[in-house]
Amino acid sequence: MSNRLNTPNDLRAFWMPFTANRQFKKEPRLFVGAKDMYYTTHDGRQVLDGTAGLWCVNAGHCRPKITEAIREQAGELDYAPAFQLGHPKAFELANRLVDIAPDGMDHVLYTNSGSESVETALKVALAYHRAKGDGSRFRLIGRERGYHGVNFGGISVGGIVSNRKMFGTLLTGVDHMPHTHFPDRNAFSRGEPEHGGDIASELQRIITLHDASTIAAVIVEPVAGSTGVLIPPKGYLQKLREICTQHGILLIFDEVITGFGRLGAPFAAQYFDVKPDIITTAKGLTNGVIPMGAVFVTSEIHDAFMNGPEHMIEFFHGYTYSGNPIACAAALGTLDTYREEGLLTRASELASYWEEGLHSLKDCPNVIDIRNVGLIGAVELASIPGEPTKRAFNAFLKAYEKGLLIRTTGDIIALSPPLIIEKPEIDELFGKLREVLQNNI
Ligand code: PXG
Repeated sequence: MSNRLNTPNDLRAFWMPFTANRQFKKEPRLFVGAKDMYYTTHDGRQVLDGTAGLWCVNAGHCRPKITEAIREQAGELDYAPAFQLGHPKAFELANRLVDIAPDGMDHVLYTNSGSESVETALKVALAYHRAKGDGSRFRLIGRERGYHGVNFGGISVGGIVSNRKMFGTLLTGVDHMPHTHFPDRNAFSRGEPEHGGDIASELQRIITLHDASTIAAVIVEPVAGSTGVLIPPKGYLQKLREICTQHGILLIFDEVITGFGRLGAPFAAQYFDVKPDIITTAKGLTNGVIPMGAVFVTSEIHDAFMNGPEHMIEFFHGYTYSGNPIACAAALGTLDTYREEGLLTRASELASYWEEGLHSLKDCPNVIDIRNVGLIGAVELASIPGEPTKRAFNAFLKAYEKGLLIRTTGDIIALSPPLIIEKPEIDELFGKLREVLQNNI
């Protein structure tokens, strides 16, 4: 392996995202290769990917169809202007996406990340009401502990305090529903928790306060990921849907994590059998390989914009890289891989084995909750008194040393392996995690 890969000569210039930069640069952790379920570290070790990168590498690493699609496209058409011009794969991909989306989600807008998908969805929602002559609907409702990326719209509707508090007044006209985490009643639930679904009626209280005629949209993650895996209590999402429908409010599902098979159906909307009006995606769309996102909208929303003179732009929004040819090729290669290997439903076959392995960690020291759905798992640890986040971060470092990649947020360990994982790898994952947790972290 080349020396250039093994020894980066200086780590100072790169200000790393969501990283403890000083800790990292004292003790760097670099990946230099990856194949299927494993990363290779700069010191030549294999690390089992328990998190699909950052919830995105759903088909596993360096999959030939995807690599080949990118290579070919780069030599054939590298870039095509995105505005007033097109290229065939952008249309082909949109059709393929609509095919696997919930019925009626018939149109797709492209973005380059989950954060941009969220901004796009919020703007579509506001503009939709205005296009219908209902422009007094300007409010957006999010939820405590929600994560919708890091741009201004997303952190405004989001509810993760550390991601918001540094950045001023954010968007105005935003309100938040309460989160759905009730550890005293729901600890160690398997799948959707029994208790707390009625908290959805808080949306009704917010609507009464502001009046429905001022509210454009409600945005939630069907399963909240980044905040530490909060699975919706039974009946909760259905109730949100009912209330939104009753008041003419759009419901946006942020499926950046749950999209593309994570729960055992292509989208969480199908898994929970609740139909939103808009779905945001990214990550698994290209297997994480090329930055790309997609926003799905119903025909009703799309059609509301399609009036006025035909030479006029209908929606003043888009990105230089919306539907970039190489990103589209990567997404098509990814969808082919998902289809050939049945990956968009594979999580449903593995979910019970995964659940058993995960919940077997219940007897480990400091474990105060375990929760799961599809191929997602979370282990919540008691914080070290006075040092929140440290116990889980220690677990992350120990796991990395032992050859296992986990993800932590607060004192919660989140797990979301590539959907190609096999039972022996599930055993390896939980075996290694048990060793970590038993070792007095
Ligand atoms: N919405 C949701 C629901 C997400 O989970 C975003 C939007 C933003 O996506 P981009 O592509 O702009 O990062 C996300 C991203 C974690 C973790 O470990 C989660 C995300 C990103 C990085 C880490 O929980 N989610």
